Amino acid sequence: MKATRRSLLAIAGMTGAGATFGARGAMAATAKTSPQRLWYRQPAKEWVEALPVGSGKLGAMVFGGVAAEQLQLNEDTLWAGGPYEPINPQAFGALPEIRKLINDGQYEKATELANAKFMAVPVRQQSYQTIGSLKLDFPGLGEAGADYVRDLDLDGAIATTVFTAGGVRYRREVIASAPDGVIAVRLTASRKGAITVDLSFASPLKSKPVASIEGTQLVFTGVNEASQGIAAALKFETRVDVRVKGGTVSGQGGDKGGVLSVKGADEVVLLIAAATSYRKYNDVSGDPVALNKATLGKLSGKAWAKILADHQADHRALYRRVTVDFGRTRADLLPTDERIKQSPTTDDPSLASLYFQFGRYLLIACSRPGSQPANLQGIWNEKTFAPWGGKYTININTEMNYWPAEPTSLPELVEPLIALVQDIAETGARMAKAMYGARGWVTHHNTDLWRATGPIDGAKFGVWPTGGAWLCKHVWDHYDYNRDKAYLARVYPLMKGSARFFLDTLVVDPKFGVLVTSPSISPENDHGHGSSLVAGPTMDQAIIRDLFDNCLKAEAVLGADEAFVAEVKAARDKLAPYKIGKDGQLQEWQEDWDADAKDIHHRHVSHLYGLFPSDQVSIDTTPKLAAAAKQTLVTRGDLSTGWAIAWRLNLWSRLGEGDHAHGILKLLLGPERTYPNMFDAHPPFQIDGNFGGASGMTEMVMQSRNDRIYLLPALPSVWPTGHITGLRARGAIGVDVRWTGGKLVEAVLTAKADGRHTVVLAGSTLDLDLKAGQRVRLVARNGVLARA
Ligand code: FUC
Repeated sequence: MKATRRSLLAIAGMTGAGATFGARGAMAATAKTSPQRLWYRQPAKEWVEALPVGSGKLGAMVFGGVAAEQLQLNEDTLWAGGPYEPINPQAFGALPEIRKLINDGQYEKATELANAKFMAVPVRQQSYQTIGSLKLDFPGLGEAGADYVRDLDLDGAIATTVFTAGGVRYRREVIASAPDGVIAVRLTASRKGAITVDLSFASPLKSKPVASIEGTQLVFTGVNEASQGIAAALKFETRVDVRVKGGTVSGQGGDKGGVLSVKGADEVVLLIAAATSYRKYNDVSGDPVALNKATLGKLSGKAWAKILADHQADHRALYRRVTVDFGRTRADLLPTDERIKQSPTTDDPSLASLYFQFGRYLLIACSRPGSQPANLQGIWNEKTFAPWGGKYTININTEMNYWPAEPTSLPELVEPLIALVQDIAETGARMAKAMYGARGWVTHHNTDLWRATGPIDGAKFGVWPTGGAWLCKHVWDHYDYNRDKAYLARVYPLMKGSARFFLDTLVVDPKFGVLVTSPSISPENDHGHGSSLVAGPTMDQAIIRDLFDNCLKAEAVLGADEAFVAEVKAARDKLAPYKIGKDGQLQEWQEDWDADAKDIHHRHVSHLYGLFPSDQVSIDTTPKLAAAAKQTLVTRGDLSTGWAIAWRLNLWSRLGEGDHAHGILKLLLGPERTYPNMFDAHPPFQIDGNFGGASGMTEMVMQSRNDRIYLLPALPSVWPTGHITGLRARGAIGVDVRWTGGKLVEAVLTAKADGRHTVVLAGSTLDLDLKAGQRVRLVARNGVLARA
């Protein structure tokens, strides 16, 4: 890139989608390059170039085409299949024999038996599905001209496309409004009567939805697809209300497949509502037509300006809680796709902060109270069978989606995840009883819209009973970050139910005499002794240790539950401990098999759960285990799939190695792991890397662990000056951090609840006893932390 700073500014300023019309249609150069904006000089050709908007329930991918625009649409309950209970009646009978084979070291045979008799029926879960696309065809418009720009403003939560054609300046804006429950589109032009557009639907669904016209509304009706032997049970409807200023609207049904044509309008506003008949995992009696009519009915008379204002106020109330600056260079004047392309060889700290805020933007857009939780693609999926079904893979991916939620001040957005846990505590209770004869509830490595909880895909992936227990960490964390006792009382039974499952199913390892899970796996790694199946993988014991400890902490807050506490304490002390193996590594299994594993560079680093997201292993409380974890990370290597790189970023940050963490971040931000629209590339697109990346950057500048708040614990030398404000630590504490020359300038702590806190800065510690509402400013005097 040889362009000078001035010319870059000129390009960005004169062509930016944020530019406004001046007198006689000329543009005033008001657009600023913004660290909170993704922008491009050409329409999206591929889906991974299109820009995402979302209301939690509804998602759209905006392509920004000139003659043909496409909004690829999602509604978060449109999944294949219908209510089902995938219990295998043979599983319980096979359990003792599978355990025995594992105890005898016959891992391959145990796997064969599990595949034959222990897996869920059906053995695959259901996929998330797209509705299809709303197509906007603009007769008479051609290719994008030189002044074409499209962008996604993260602060305004609006995707905008601007260009000139035939002397007319066109502007197209798309938002997804959570308060109004619609995707809204506004088309404007610098000349009156210039907007002519044909609206239609297209869908890849094999169930062939049908478009029809009702007055000035375009309606798309259909059903989901049957899959894995489960019948299609969902009805859906998408309804587009077309409002015009000037011009005419006319509909063609029948052979034309439902096209609504606008001719010669000054302005067009489209309000898109979508719904399915899904109400709950076992109830599909909803009426999508009535829901959509009610949604649109409420908006009659509400102008675009008010819809936009309400949407932006709602979005900003969440988004603006955090500000971030890791430094800026002239690279941030370039279009986003060019920055991503050159990022491996360029220093671009504000690409990192853009990625951080994009992660927060995405969570706001795909996980709202009442919506489904963020799935493998958040809410954005163009296929009828998404990669890995676009499900909830809970052996890492779903949890990673929610890593940034509490620390980056978006706690409300965890609600859909907690609601999912509530559901699988019901379906998983039936699974626990049927498969294991156990109390409590269990979920294996995946779940879907129907809250299926059985082991799927094949024993070496699915026979892992600890998924629900990991989700319970999020259930606890939501209390720990917010300290709302009423919430804790509500969710305590969920944690207790998960713990009860393990109290009933942990077995004594005949060789080591400790309590272990069996059968299980260390997700999804083959230990090199015939299979992945095993007893007591390190990760399981670590997750269960957290679950038991968090149950005990919850009981201490809520009041006596003595019998349960006694049971938990007894089992907790017998759980298999961490072990350090012959290469100095943290062992992944009870046996020292790490060097035998089929893939020593495996993407999953499950046994490092204790280092991150948990804090059982840390450089200051358990330095030997931390050194062993580091040895494991070195052997595993840095380069992996998107989410696996993001996990490594968090882990190296926990080891206090900022420069190494930054090197990993560069791998994540490069074009191999970040698509032009900034979606994470597993590949293919999987959203966990976006969220894991945002979490990792948080961990570089602030860590909340082991009852302490660590300031700048892994600050890389390439970010000498910066700030991050609005983070949150455990104990309901707001944390702002500013630094320069790599040194702390100030930290501001704001308490939302009473509590004692220890703040740590490079070995210097300060104890604070804060009352709710109290705000303290901390500085470093000669490297020693002190109140200002
Ligand atoms: C796990 C991972 C894969 C992928 C899938 C959705 O099975 O091992 O890499 O992320 O989930």
